[in-house]
Amino acid sequence: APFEHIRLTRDGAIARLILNRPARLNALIRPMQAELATALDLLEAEPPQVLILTGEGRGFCAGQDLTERYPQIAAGEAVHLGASLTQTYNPLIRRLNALPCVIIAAVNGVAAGAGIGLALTADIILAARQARFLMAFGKVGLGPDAGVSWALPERIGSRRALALALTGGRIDAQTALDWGLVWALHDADDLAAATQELALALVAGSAQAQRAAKQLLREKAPSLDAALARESACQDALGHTDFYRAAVLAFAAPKPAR
Ligand code: T3D
Repeated sequence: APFEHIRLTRDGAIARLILNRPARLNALIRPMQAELATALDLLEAEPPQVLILTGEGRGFCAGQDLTERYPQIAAGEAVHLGASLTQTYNPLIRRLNALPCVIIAAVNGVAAGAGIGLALTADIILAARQARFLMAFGKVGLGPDAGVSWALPERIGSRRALALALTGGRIDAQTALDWGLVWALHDADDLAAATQELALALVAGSAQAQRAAKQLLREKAPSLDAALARESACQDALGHTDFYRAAVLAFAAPKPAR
């Protein structure tokens, strides 16, 4: 598709969504949000098995482009951030979360504000060693948005998430790894190859099983009994898949006598 601020590419079962405003560290502007909505139309219509989310240049995503808010504020006009969120950010985060595919974020550089929210839509986050996660919201007098208030405590614990939100703090890639936000770190030059390798390993697996794992693990059941019931229902469906049947046949068939 002819996008200007993003790129969407496809290679078999792997799709790549690349934020492409490198001079602004991929900060989000309205036309870019519109392109992301179109990209999601395409991804929803034909879901890949794996979606890679990454940024062009030295940043991943610096969050909302603040220069887009400048004219209104400089003119003394009111800005309606609630409307901005309900019209753009909230659907974006909701739709990424609802995609029936595995999402890998390859955080190639700084992720700030809503950029952290985007990274948190991923099931697995890989990061370059020089990546940083900056809770920029606080610095500009805002609270966390783009799903960060929901997803960050879930990943790193509520105390750490709150302290980061209160201080507008930043964590480096190593801390993000230590705190479980990131799955693995790579040298910047190796990140794309490592991401591709992970994506290829995933597409060799069962898409249905991955969807089930995602459903079971991302939305925590309210009780053990509820979890057991959901597991049984998932497993019941997966037991009928070609993937499972072929794997059992391959693994457990009696070996020919020598
Ligand atoms: O508005 C709504 O709808 C509500 C939603 C809000 C959600 C949010 O995301 S709020 C948070 C917004 N983001 C920020 O406040 C981050 C601002 N940026 C920074 O603090 C720094 O740029 C970074 C720490 C991210 C990176 O620092 P550094 O030193 O590596 O790079 P830099 O030189 O600051 O940035 C490079 C260029 O990108 C620079 O432009 P220039 O000087 O080369 O012309 C910089 O101004 C620009 N840039 C970076 N972030 C933004 C941005 N331009 C506009 N908006 C940005 N968010």
